[in-house]
Amino acid sequence: MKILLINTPRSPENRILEFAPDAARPFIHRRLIGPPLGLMTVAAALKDHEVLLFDTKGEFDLKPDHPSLSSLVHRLVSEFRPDVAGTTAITSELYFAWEIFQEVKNTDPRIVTVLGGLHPTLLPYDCFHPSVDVVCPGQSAHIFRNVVEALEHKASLASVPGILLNTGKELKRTAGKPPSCDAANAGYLMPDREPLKRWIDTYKVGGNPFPSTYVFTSLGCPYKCTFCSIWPQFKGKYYQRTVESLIAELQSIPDYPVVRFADANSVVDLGFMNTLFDRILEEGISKTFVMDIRADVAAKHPGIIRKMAKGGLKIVICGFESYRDEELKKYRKDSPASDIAEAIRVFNDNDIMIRGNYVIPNDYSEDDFKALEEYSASNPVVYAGYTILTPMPGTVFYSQVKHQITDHDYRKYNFFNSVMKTRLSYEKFHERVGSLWLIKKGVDVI
Ligand code: B12
Ligand code: SF4
Repeated sequence: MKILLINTPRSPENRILEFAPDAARPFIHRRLIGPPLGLMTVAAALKDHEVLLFDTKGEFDLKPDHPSLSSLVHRLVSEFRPDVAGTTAITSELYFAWEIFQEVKNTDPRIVTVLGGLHPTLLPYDCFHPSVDVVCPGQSAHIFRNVVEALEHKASLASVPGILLNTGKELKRTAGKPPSCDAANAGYLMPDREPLKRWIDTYKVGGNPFPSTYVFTSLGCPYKCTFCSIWPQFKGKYYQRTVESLIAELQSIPDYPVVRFADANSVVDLGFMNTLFDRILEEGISKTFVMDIRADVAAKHPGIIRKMAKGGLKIVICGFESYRDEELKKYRKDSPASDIAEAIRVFNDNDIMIRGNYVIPNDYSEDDFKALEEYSASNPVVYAGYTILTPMPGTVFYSQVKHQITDHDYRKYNFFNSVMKTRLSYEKFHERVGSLWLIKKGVDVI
């Protein structure tokens, strides 16, 4: 079978950038750069078939004067003539997934369209659209293979458990339970990075001249922050890969000197990270590592940070969220503000560049902005990022504030736009968030 996988483009909606003072604009991060790990994993499940994986994010970075999404899709479909087309969607990219499939159907209505990814996992029924034939929630690369095989053998898709089918009126779940599959262990698929060579030069972060790739060491998160989509995606469970499968993967990617761990939190099991970095040093694996690490972990366990720094850890992204304990409690962050200063000290002692990220609630007043500005400016962090506390559909925070949401345009659910009424005027609020970026003049490090 011929399968066309298309990565959705990023949403251009960014009110922080639009209303920010001119001086702040160059520092506001506009895009995250990196290959689509989910689709690379799906491609790895389809080794027995002919797969074309196309990264529109990479393409649009490579060619700023790119053709429209629909003409690009039309060309790909006309040239490759796939039997099946698949794409992936986080919330802000759902409409682009629909646009891709609409063009696929316009070009050849016989092609079966299959949607997967985070948003379909959290809210599968939300993905109903005339152009979507099949929705595959969860870590569903193996299930996608079952779909392709059913199509190949002309079996009914209703015989594939674990998917939703478009009846023309609604999405309906197929009967039966999908076989259980631990995508971090027995079901782990080494992502197929080969099809993405064309865009390798676009996968560069933080001014580093070498390409980076994503590798996950774990899936899910044991914490339960109210605004976060990651733990609901895995129903609160946490799955750790094995040390040796990671060593094998790191040794297999010589083209990528920079490795960004795509974990929610890279250091949860201290023993695991300790052994992993022993093995990295033992094998002489030389990479620059970028990771997400919680402030409380660094504050409480400086020894593991020291060890990882020796093994190549150079950049850490740390969700500070807020410097006020009452806000951190409300978010269920499970880490007091005092951990932030201690974590910064530990990272600085080990020459690790930190990016501390704050989330800004819609009810911030001018005094709140001033207080945050003072705090942030007094912190010796190399970079800081400031995004908007957004009620992502499927999160606890969404259910807490859903009646206050004023903007339901999913393209704006990328942390750069307020979708609720703000205490300051709409424009002033975004301008103030934008001006925060002047404090620590950051670049894209993630
Ligand atoms: C890697 C990553 C990226 C990469 C690649 C994503 C891509 N498609 O291009 C890049 C760097 C481009 C990216 C960008 C962004 N990201 Co991002 N990203 C991640 C990250 C760190 C890991 C995701 C991952 O790879 N997981 C592992 C893979 C294996 O799992 P998966 O993607 O879910 O894929 C599996 C299944 O979902 C399924 N599947 C996926 N796709 C498909 C397709 C088909 C057809 C099928 C059958 C199955 C299937 O099978 C896969 C394999 O098992 C997560 C955080 C996290 N730790 O989870 C955030 C995350 C997904 N990102 C997020 C966001 C918001 C963004 C940005 C909007 C951030 C921003 N403000 O800039 C941008 C979007 C674009 C932009 N502005 O540049 C949010 C999404 C929240 C939400 N509810 O929408 C997350 C959860 C982070 C967070 N803190 O909340 N991101
Ligand atoms: S915000 Fe971070 S620590 Fe909190 S649940 Fe999400 S991934 Fe886990």
